[in-house]
Amino acid sequence: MSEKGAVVIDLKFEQREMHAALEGAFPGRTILHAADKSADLSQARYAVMWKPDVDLFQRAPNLDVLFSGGAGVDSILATPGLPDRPIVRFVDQSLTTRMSEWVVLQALSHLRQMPTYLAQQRRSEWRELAQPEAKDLTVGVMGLGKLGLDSVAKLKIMGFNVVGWSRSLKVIEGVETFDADGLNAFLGRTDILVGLLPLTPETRGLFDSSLFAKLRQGGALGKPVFINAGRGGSQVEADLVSALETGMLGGASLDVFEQEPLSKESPFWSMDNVIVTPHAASASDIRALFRNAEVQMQRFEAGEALQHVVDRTAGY
Ligand code: NDP
Ligand code: OXD
Repeated sequence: MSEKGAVVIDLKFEQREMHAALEGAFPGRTILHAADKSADLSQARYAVMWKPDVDLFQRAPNLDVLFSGGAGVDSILATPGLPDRPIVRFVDQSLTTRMSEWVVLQALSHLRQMPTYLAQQRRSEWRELAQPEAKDLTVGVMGLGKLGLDSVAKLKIMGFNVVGWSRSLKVIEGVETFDADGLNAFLGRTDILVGLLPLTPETRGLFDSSLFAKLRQGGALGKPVFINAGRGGSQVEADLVSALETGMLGGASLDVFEQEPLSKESPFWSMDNVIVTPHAASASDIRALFRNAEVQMQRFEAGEALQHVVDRTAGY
């Protein structure tokens, strides 16, 4: 066994890409694979995981630190036998930047009525629609963490009015912010709602009919729009379909779903006012993930504090 702690990898990512990224990663460490069902994982001190196997912690009972393959940790927290060890989540500038690109793309797509123009194109229909400017709309961002704060900044650059909501109140120059108790006031100002929340007991099922009903009606786009790249478990999809059908919502961009992959029978696929992406708003760069984990392992082994540790009580 090497002197440096061994690492078990349990990443449900594209396997060829993951194996290529492993070349040269974790120098001096033994690398074990949870996918090898005959492997003895008892020597592993670290686990790097995404949607871990249900028996991972049983097979690897001597872990010191757990590393999430993504920013969200809901699937790790839900894994049976989760040991009482620090969980380090993935925080990465490229992940953050690409999420903001996706958020701005969706906000602009609805502002410039792209779903309607694409539907018209399919019918060879030449019809110009109203063109409000970004400053005529307010985007409300729910979740002002690593991803939410960067999205707020980039939405502002595009000219949108932006308001923000988080559990604890944030101070952001030029942005009206609300804490958990200010939810109704926040929603009442919002034309385009952006979800960048982790999935926790508090956020599960948060995006339901009663929440959609509180969004501002009659803004520059006529009806509010819902954009979600946080977690699908935060949205009540039956309510969302009904809100889109009745016109309570004018459109949606969805990257995450209650069940993934999204079922072929889902009505979202064929709704003209809905943009679907396959949980692809911002995928982890696997090489960066391994680099990041190695840095944290070295910190841990040098007796330094780990960074980006999950607050188990809060659930993110
Ligand atoms: P952070 O932990 O940095 O931020 C989370 C934010 O959500 C914080 O502002 C937090 O408030 C707020 N929050 C959490 N719970 C509540 C609540 N009950 N009420 C109000 N606000 C709440 O996370 P990230 O920004 O890094 O990531 C956010 C999520 O994005 C991830 O958990 C993951 O689910 C999702 N994600 C999706 C990806 C995709 O490709 N679709 C890619 C990467 C991440 P406070 O500031 O007060 O703590
Ligand atoms: C993440 C994700 O949480 O990709 O990083 O969903």
